[in-house]
Amino acid sequence: MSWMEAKYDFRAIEPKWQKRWEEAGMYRVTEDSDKPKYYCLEMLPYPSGPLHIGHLRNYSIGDVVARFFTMNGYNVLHPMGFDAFGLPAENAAIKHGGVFPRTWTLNNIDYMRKQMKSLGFSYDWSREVISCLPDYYKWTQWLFLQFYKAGLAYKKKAPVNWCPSCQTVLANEQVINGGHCERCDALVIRKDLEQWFFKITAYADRLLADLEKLPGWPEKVKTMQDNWIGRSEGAAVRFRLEDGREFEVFTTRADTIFGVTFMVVAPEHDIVPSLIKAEHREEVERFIEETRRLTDIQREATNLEKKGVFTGTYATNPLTGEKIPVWLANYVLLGYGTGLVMGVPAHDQRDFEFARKYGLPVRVVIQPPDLPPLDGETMAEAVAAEGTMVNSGRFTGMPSREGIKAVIKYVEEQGLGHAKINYRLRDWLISRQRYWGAPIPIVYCDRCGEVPVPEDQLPVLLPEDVEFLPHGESPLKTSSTFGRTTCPKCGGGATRDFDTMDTFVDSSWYFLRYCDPKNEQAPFDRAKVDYWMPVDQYIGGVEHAILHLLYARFFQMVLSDLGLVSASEPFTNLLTQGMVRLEGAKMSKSKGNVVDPDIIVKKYGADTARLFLLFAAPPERDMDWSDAGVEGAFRFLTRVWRLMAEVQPQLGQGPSVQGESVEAARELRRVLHTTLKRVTGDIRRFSFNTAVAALMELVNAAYQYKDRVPAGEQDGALWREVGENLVRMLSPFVPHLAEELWEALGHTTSVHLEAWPAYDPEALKADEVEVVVQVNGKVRDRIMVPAGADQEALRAAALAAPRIREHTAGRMVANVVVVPGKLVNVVVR
Ligand code: ANZ
Ligand code: ZN
Repeated sequence: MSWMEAKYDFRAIEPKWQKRWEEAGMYRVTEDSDKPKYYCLEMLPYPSGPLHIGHLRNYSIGDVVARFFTMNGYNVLHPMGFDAFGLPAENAAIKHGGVFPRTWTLNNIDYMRKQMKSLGFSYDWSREVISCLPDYYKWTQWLFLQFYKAGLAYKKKAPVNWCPSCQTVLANEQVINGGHCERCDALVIRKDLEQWFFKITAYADRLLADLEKLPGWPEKVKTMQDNWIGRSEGAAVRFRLEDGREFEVFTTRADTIFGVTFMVVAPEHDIVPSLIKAEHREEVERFIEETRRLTDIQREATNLEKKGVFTGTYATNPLTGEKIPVWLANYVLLGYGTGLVMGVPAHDQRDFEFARKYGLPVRVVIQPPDLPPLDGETMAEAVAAEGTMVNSGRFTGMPSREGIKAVIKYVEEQGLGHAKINYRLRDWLISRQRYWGAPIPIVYCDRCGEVPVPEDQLPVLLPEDVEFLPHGESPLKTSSTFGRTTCPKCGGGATRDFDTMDTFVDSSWYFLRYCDPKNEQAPFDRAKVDYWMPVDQYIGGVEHAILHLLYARFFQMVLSDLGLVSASEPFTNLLTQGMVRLEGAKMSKSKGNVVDPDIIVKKYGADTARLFLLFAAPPERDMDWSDAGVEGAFRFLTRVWRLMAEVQPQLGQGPSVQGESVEAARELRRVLHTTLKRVTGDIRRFSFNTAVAALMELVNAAYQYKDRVPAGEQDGALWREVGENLVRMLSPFVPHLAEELWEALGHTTSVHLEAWPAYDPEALKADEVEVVVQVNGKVRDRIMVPAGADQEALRAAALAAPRIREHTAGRMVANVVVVPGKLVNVVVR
């Protein structure tokens, strides 16, 4: 075999195997009821350009998992695709006039796919999904229609976060750094627009409760979802206005109703116009104008300067009967609770700041036991703590925690309100005023109004006769063919909805399409989805902890309620991988500190790049890119190569016969089986770095054996056992090198189709020898020590033996003489 002389030539090995795997369709899978299934999924990338190192890390982790489970007898689905709609493609079109978003995107996809193939990932490429192609977005639109029919997609006028520079609506979570656009950093403003929403709030309670069914998710991710859903228990309490109308407020502190001294309303609230008294009109309108620009995030900021204006209207405190003024305030959110708040300045810090600013009374109704008596006139901040109810009529003297329940009960009895659970979660705004997304399949007819596009007319295709202008309206509006259509109901003229869907819609069901990617009759076949779903292991960045993962869960629940799938949760286990940094800093194009995967692959090969990424840190932790680390990974693979080459001639040899060689062989075999045990356990726990470390130790032990035992006395059967198992264990990490070595070992089938090796428990036992221990020349004990234990180890073991300690107690050890493998003599005085 010529490979023995050759050096580790990854440049020849890697393309060779990639080609063979592809030709053999190695990673194609279909449903197979004879095997347990395993669905291994990495988050699909947005094709914005070439892969970055973070992608590589994500996919290297996924590939180890997929290959490992395959070797353990599972039928593994391991697909890849592209989240291909989105703003960057459109921005590129605007910037380089003439480049079409589709062309730009598909070019990027071609490049990325080529890169992924050069890395040897075990994807079933026949299942590739590209969300911007009509065969996919047709079904995104179809799903929209199912939501629509189920009453889960609706349109309403809503104040939205508007980026004046991107000319689009942003979701709350796309507004960052206190009110800036996530993409372009421009200051976000509020604007009223007709928007499409998915009614995710209808699932708030289940999305929260079912987190408990996900023991395989990181706690921190579940906590983030929990906070995002934001369940609050409280009460809706009715306040009556002078004119007799009644309005509910939402409060979590019914125990403080006796301390309500004013009411505050969100400036955009529908009831506001009817509240304004003529003499206040001008001032109020000025305030509304000034406040409406604030986003929810700004309104919620604790450091927001509280501002407001009196409407001229009064309401009545339902428990005290007192007349209280109704104000508008900048810290009241329209979309939370009822958009109306009862002001309790003594016990709510926002209300306190507001009351102090406008000279409104502060009335203490809760006295915490550990504080001196509170005084509304002099207190410097609100006291939110629990305590005893005071100044609270019949409830005075009651602990506030009980008070909450008692007041709610009383309020219910009096017909003044009721217990209520409120969620922070808002409905999911899916409208985008952009081109590069799935068009919303709705038309508007003068006669019939809002009409859904019939399913057999899907997809509503994106037109190509559009212009991409820097700061204009949606390019869809520039098309001469898109907007005008006929009404599916009456056949008259109609116009299309010009909005496209948020790309999070596309990525909320792609994992279902992988199960049946070519289906032309339906988004997927239920039996296929039910075979593969749920995803057994999902792997991706923690930046998707909230939105993508929450939306995907929501979709799965809805689809299971609609009878389209069985599983109600999409992802059984979740791994959120850490970041790859360079010198402690996050890699980013703008900082110019990115490592280009192509260069690494060219210089060291895909296997080295993969091994380094898996070895440098546990997967969920951040890791630093290090050139020395990459070099180290490469050296290790070269060492493996050389070992296997040098050992080749010994493979045919019989077992060792002589004493010391037999012992050395037994020791190497012990290390091999210890390694098998460790690596198996480590991969199961996703502790890939320690698995690689164990493999390195095994290679060291093999070299030691090779150096210690003369070539003619080496055990050929052992070499085969070590070689084959080493290659099997390496195969999920470095699939090309492993495959090449497997072939060199004389195999004609792929190592990736091998069963994962089991360890031999017998082999784990270290060989022990009996050693005599003397004290001052008299035999006092016999101890068992590992064969080959060195002087220091023998000395320590002898001194620690209980019977020797008896004989040395209270005396001074003057000397310890060690004859390795035989005897220890302790000299005491
Ligand atoms: C009176 C009160 C007294 C309140 C007190 C709190 C403390 P969470 O826990 O987040 O659900 N609130 C209700 N609707 C609001 C809105 N649209 N904009 C701003 N604030 C609103 O918060 C519930 C509390 O937030 C409610 O309980 C209400 O203030 C306020 F010592 O009512 B509370
Ligand atoms: Zn019509």
